[in-house]
Amino acid sequence: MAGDLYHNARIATLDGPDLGLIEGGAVLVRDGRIAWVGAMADLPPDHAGAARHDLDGRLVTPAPIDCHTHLVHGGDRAREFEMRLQGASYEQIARAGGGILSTVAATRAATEDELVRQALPRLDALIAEGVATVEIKSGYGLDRDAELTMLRAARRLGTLRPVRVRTSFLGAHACPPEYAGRPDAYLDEICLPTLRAAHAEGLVDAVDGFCEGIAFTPHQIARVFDAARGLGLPVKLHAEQLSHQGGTALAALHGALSADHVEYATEADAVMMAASGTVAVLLPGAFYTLHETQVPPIAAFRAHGVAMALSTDCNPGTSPLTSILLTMNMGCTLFRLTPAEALRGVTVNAARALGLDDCGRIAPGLRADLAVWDVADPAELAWRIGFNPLHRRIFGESE
Ligand code: DI6
Ligand code: FE
Repeated sequence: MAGDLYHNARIATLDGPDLGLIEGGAVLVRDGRIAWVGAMADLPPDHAGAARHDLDGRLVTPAPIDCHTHLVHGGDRAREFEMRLQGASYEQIARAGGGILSTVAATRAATEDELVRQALPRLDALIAEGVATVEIKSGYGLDRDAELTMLRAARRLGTLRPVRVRTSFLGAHACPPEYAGRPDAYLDEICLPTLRAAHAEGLVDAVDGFCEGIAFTPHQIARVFDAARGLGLPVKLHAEQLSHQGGTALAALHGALSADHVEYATEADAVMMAASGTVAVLLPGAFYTLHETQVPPIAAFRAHGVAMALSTDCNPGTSPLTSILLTMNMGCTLFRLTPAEALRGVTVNAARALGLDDCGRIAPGLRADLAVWDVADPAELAWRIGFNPLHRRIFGESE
């Protein structure tokens, strides 16, 4: 009952418009929740009995949240990487049957156990940098059995490691080869029935789609969103990654939790996102991997008050990235976010992108998902490249 008191820390609570820094701070954790946070000098006497842990002046932040991943997938795409280095574009490879569809073949060929085994090292890499919540999408099965297997594997990961997994159904990721040229039939006959089956099995926390020239049109995505609404599920969308298709506006009109990538989004899109509270999830790993040059409209997002999150987009094709810290660095270097925006992007705004209000900040009543860093200044987290200063991670109770 007395709990654990982590003291002698600099605390970035992220609770409020800025970083919410507390010097000489302490956090009291009880039953996996934050019971109290503040300056040690203000500790109420009735909390004095807690077990004390001296953090030697280290920085405490909310544990990072990776809010957009395709962590569960079969196989690798190293060969495609080589082809792209020789000049083939991502879209050329996709249209030639490579790209996403090669991962679909490898994922269909894998059992649930194999998918779990292949995903665990990637999950462990994220956890080693303090990540406590990770979103995992389906979308490499594209038939009923393989989509359900992916989602079961994702759920299982959350039981094998001290991490919270949120799943997104991404049946509308690509049109599978057996439905080539018949995307509407794929939606009617496979994607939407599979969504209902996955939901009935408790495997879906949100519904996602890929709105792009090489994937689905806004009109087709709207049908997926209508089905999600019928099931009471929140929606999000891969939008405006390679071209402007109108997906962001559609997502905002459907009250989406997030619109992700958004390199080609416009100021008008930003206005709509602000009105609907849709978070812009920025994925600099994909931008980097594809040698993209179109930077998301960061100034418009700032001007209109659109919350910006950052995520790895961990996937075998366009973002084979399993470092939330490098993602923060890329957000600053490639997209000119401030280090404070990058930290907000992997904590409070990443929680919003998942529709979670019990994590991503350090405040009484929230989950005690905390990261203790061997740094003095929060900006150091985004500054270094390839260095992990995590001292320890504290994980709140499992669900
Ligand atoms: N956008 C992406 O960047 C990934 N999916 C998506 O919708 C790429 C997926 C892949 O190439 O395997
Ligand atoms: Fe993605």
